[in-house]
Amino acid sequence: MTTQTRSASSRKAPATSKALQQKILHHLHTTQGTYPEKASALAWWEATAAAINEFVMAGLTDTQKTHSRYDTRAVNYLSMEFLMGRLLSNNLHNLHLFETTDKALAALGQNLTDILEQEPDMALGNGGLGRLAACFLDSLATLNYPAVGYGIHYEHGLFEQHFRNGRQIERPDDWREYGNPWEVCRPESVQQIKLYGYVETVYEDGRARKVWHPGRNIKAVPWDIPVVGYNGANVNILRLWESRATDFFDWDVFNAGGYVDAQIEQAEAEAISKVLYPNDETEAGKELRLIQQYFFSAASLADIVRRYQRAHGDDWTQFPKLVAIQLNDTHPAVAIPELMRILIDDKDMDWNHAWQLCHQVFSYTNHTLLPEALEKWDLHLFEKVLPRHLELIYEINHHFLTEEVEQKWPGDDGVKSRLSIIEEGARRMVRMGHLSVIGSHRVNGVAEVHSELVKSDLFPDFHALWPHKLTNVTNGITPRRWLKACNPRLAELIDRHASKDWPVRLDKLQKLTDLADDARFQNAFMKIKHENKEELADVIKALTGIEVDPGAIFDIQIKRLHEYKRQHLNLLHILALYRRLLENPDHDMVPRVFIFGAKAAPGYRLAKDIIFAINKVADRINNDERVGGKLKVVMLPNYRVSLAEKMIPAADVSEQISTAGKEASGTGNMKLALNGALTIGTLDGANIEIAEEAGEDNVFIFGLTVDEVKALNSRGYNPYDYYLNDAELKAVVDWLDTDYFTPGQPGALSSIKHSLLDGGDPFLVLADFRSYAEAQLKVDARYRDRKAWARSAIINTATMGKFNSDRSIQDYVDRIWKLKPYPRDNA
Ligand code: Z57
Repeated sequence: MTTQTRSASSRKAPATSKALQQKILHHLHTTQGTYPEKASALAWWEATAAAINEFVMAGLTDTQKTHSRYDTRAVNYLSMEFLMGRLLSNNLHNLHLFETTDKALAALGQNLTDILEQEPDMALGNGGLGRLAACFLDSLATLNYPAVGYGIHYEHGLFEQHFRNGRQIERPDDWREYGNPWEVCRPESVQQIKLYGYVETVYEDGRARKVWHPGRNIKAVPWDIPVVGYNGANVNILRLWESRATDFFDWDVFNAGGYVDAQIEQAEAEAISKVLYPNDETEAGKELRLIQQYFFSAASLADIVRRYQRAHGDDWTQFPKLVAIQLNDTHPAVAIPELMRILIDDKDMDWNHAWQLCHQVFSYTNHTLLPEALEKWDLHLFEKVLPRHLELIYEINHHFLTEEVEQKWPGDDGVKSRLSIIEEGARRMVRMGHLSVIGSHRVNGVAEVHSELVKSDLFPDFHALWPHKLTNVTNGITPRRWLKACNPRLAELIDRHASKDWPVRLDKLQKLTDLADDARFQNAFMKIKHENKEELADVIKALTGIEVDPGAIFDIQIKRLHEYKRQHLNLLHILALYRRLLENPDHDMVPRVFIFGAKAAPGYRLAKDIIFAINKVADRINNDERVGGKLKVVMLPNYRVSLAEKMIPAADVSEQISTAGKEASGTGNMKLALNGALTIGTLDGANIEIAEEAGEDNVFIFGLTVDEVKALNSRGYNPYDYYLNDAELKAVVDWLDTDYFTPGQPGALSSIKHSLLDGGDPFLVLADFRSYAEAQLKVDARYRDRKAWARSAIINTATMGKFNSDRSIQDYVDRIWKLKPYPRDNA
């Protein structure tokens, strides 16, 4: 299409390595104030980033000029999390400057790989939801869609994880300790955000109006991070808001003793953007978290409205034509009443007109069905922090219930209480999911099965009321970071055997299926996997001291630690293998290394106990001569984006073993399969679509289906039925409750057994154990047939085209955002 050819053909000639060398030296001298003989690796990284920034910033200004010249419709992606990871490698790849920079640095006696390691991860997110936002920004820029990401400029991102005696210890993440070369502060776009106070009703010209007298005023300072599209495409902006105290204006008060109070006020204001809440999929209901949500939503809306009015003044007719706002989960849902407040209170618009604009602009993505993750705010807390917004929510609710619901189900109070934004009960609550559905014109789930469950189980009445509102957009991942950059050997092999534009046309990998049975291609593919495993083995050795054999199966489970993700199912199976080896030292199995990466929310006791158990079991097994090197267990500390980039290319087996119906989509599953790992997984989330694409022969599916889970739960699940009827299962569960793995500390791991038996095993670990163990036997058998394994691995890589986040973004554009691409002028 035209967008592709236009930007590709008119791209400026790439820089030579000589020219880059000069730029890097220049920045080493003039921005770092040092010289090659003395410069630290960090200084080299800073100088390289500064050199590359010249290209980044040129693209940024061209793109922003183009957007304002054509008055483009844009999507504003509101998300509390953006898990960007490292940016230098990404920017080099997207600008096609990776090789040139490698050469330039080599000529300066430096090694690019080492320099890339200097960059701290930008870990402003917990897991899947935050990384999805980052992949989407990459795709939006690559496809030349006008888009702004809006979020929070956390001083501390997700905590650093350490292990002490096998237990997780958290330390604050300090990603900006030495500054951040990628961000630009924009003081000219500061916003003032109000909180607390009370609402007064004023009568004017016989008409009542509401006046909010806020109790607090906070400054929102924007930091812009350029997002570079692939192929010299557009450079969009990720705008992150930092909270500051408002400038103190009354010097008399200040001098008359306000000095200390002003300092306290400053600390309180700065607390808002201080730290990312580390709870993935649980809502703590904390006041500061609500303030964070409002702070960034309100600052972003003010920014959007200011940008719109700069071009259109008070003519609101174009607003829904130019503005789309995507709510990444319900975290920014308060943006809905905030836009109503702006239009009604500040711009003097009537209710119906305001609602009509509002509702056309918003859309909402649901990422979970887990009840503990569905946000509800205590009504009194909400009223204290945002009194005017609560009134507006009441009014939204009133219109909705008395007009729409009453029309559809006249006189039905049951349906009204189910659909109301306000949940009645001992504690009245504001349901953010309901607010998001009512305030949006589209609501999407993130994989086919998840979106069907959103319709049938989560929001069935809304679905009956508005049959076209609920839709699906299956998640995706950017193949630039998750194949080209992280797995250069495989990328190069693919370059030679498939169309070279696979990084933007990932479905072209299909061509590799023709080579799935080709012995030479199989050997080349498996040789690369082996080399990647050697590299990971070095990382494992460096981080843990554990030696692993790259000839063994590398079996990887990487994701947040959560009961529903069932790392403990994996652990029970490891114990079963260990037991088989102890009972029969000649037990025939392909040597296997089980590798985990997972952070637990600091307050999630059982998740932390599972980490402890994995570490303790690892200690015991790795140091047991009797297993004869056939079994190793590794838990890598501080799992994060940059570590994922080293683990994923080295995986043979991808563990995707959530209880069916609980994992909305998963995206690690896509990254691992794209890099040639075979999935062992349940029919959950996007696993189902991965199996459809790769073919059931090339994935190992096990366990209860969504329907079987529902049936079992309604029959009444009793974990003892499985525990007492499977001797091996009973043995390994009991084993965990001895002091075998924690010498001298009997019962140190008993919480796991307890949750699986007396705790009712809410995620059906015991019910799926046998089926899982049998699927693992099939994995073992397939690996012995090297050609069959290579074939399956190749087919996995070849068939993951659907999971390109460019496809996800195109789905959003077609079904929800209706954007047009605008390649930048001057490209
Ligand atoms: C989060 O990472 C996800 C859902 C949530 O509700 C929250 Br809070 C955080 C994840 C889902 O668990 C994954 O299944 C999904 O792939 C990811 O969001 C992106 O949609």
